[in-house]
Amino acid sequence: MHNRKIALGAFAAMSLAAASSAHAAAFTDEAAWRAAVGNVYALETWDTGTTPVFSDVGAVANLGIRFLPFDDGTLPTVQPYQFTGGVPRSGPNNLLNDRDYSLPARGPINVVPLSGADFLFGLGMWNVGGDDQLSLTFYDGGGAVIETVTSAISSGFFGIVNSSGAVRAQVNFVEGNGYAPTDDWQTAARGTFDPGPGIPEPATWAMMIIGFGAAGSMIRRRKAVVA
Ligand SMILES: [Ca+2]
Ligand SMILES: [Ca+2]
Ligand SMILES: [Ca+2]
Repeated sequence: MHNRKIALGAFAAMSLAAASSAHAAAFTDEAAWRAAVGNVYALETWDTGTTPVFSDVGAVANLGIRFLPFDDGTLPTVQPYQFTGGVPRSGPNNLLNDRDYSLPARGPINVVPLSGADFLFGLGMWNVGGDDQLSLTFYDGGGAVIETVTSAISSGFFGIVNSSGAVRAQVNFVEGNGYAPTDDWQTAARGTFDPGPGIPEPATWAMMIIGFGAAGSMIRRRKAVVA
C-alpha cells in the first residue's frame, strides 16, 4: 500500500514536470530566471547615468531592446524612485510606464529586439511599486501570443522565459493604479536559444523524485527495524 502511494506520487510529479518544463515558465526567483536563460543576459539598473533622470527611454543598447511609444507618442521614463511612488531596488532610479501623474496612466510597455536578427527569449524585472501586479506576454512575428504569464505577487522579481523567442514583448500592469515603477530590467535577446546546463530535464526531475522516494522508504524501513 505504502509503495503504491509513493509510485503514484512520483508519477504525478513526473507528469507535472513534463507538462511545465517543455519550453516556458514564469519566474519569481531572479537566480532561477538567470539560470533558465543560461546565465547569458543583460542587466539595466537605470542608475548608471547613461539615461538621464526624467528622460524618455527608446533604444537601450545594453539590453538589446527598444521601447515602443505609447499611443500618445510618449515613452517610459527614468525617474527617481521617490517620484514614482516606488521603493528602491537598486540605486536611486527606476523605470516608470509614464511621464507624469497629472495625465492618465499610459498602460502597457511594449519592447522589441534592437536587431532584426535577434529574438527575445527571456525578460525579467523587479516590480517596485507595491500594488500593480505584472503580466508578461511574448508575441511572434504574426502578432500571435506565444505565451502570457501573470504574477501572483505585487512586489518583487517577475520574469518569463520561452525558447520560441519573441519579436515583441509586452509588460502590462494589472490590479493596481496602472502606474508601475520597475527596476533591474534583464533580457536574453539573441539569435538562438541556448539554455544553460543548470536546468534539469523532465527525465532528470523524475529520477530525482524517484530517488527521494526510495531514500524516504529506506529511512522508514530502517526506523521500522530499530523499533
Ligand atoms: Ca535602479
Ligand atoms: Ca500620466
Ligand atoms: Ca502602481
